[in-house]
Amino acid sequence: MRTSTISKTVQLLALGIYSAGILSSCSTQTTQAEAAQTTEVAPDKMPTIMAELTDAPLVPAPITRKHAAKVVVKLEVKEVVKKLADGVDYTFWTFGGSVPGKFIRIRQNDEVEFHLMNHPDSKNPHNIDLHAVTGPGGGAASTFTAPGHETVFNFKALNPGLYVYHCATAPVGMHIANGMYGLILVEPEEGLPKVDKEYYVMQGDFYTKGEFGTPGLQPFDMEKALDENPSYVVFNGSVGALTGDNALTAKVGEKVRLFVGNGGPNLISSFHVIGEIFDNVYTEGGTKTQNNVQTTLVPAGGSAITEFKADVPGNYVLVDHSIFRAFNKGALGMLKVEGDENKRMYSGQIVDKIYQPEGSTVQEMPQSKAPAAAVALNKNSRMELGKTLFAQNCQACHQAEGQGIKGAFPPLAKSDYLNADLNRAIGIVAHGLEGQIKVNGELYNSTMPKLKLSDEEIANVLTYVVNNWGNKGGEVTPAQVKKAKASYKH
Ligand code: HEC
Ligand SMILES: [Cu+2]
Repeated sequence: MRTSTISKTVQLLALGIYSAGILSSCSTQTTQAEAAQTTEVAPDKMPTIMAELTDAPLVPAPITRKHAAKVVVKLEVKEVVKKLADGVDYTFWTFGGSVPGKFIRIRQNDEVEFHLMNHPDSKNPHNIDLHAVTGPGGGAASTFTAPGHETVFNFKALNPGLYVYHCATAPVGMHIANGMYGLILVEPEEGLPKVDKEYYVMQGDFYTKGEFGTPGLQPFDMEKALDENPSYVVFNGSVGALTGDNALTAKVGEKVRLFVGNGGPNLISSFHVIGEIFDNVYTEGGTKTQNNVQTTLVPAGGSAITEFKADVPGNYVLVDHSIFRAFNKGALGMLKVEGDENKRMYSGQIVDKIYQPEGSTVQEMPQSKAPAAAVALNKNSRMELGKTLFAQNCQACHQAEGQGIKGAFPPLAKSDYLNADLNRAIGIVAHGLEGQIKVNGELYNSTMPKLKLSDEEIANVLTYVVNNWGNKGGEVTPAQVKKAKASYKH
């Protein structure tokens, strides 16, 4: 219900804007038109070129011609069922058969003859708004195309830059949410500086009935879209489109340029490559560069061009640094850089040793230094020795009175978990513990390191623990430790 009212309003608004645009365009375009005149070539003198279109992550070759041309672009809209994630399918509406749409590359002052074809199997009409177009609706006003139809319009590429294009048919949000967006690059007349690798990466948010990972064909969820609460945030149309065998590649020493777009429909992207610094960013896809950038903001319906030299071999992870989107909703890609290491630029790990400030978790504890551990003769001497062992090995985390630290280290004092199963406690001290446990009603999900204590030492420290702070008492012997260790599974 909400949808249809909103879309009607949008259509009316759009029409209003379109006519206003026609009226005002004459007066506002003078400077651009004047500038363009210097390079104006009679239409019949201009060479005609068929645009090469590519699917992400590939980009058409840089433009080398030194003059404007008439460029024919033929873009076909198709509604297709494709993979959104492993085991998850979605009905994408596409410019050219995949998400994002085909990459279009033209030159400033080119005159474009734009054909939009809508495949006969489509269920919906579509159109196209190219942000590179100066004119009503960016072309949307001239390209409303029913299934099985083709529309054509011409435009002149007045402004260089990297532009988003998208469908603008009502309900606009739904057409974009289904994948109807792509990038068009208008190269400046002098071209872009030469690089070794160019790639096309475009982010989008998807709204499915099922939560992230729910298998099967997932329908679009309008409520989630209105709430701007996507189930998926992905690069290039699906989870994993840029990882594993699909990862981008470069060699050490190569200059890499990423044409980054964001189709939205809702989220803005904090685009970042883990372990790289962008030498240059053409902010917002314009023609000015910013240098030495860690994370660049890519608006919904906007873009950025990022450039960097691949100096150090390894795997570089592309993320939206709104980081739950990366690790929990799919906005993660990879660039594999191969080549020789440069240890001065990046050494790799050269030290890994134990560091234990108070209260921190460490991976492994050294053997206690005592040359030959004292052997307890009876329960009392076991407790005596255990007290020292506790101070040396446990107290930093579990605290002097075994009270623990809420949320980090569970209590050993009056611990229902400890008292319920002594053999399990032996196993924990012998092997360490990872994962969620509940102690006295509190959840802990942390790591206890493996401690490298002898059976005798484990017996002594636990005898000390179980006879203090309200625990149930008793004696733990080395023989019991040996047996419990052998049968402990975790
Ligand atoms: C570096 C910190 C650290 C040290 C040192 C440490 N523990 Fe733990 N211990 C933990 C953490 C964290 C857990 C909970 C692990 C989890 O969440 O899975 C835990 C859990 C336990 C448990 C089970 C939960 C409970 O509260 O009953 C026992 C028993 C235990 N430790 C005994 C010991 C003993 C005995 C020593 C010394 C010999 C020791 N720990 C040393 C961090 C530590
Ligand atoms: Cu559409």
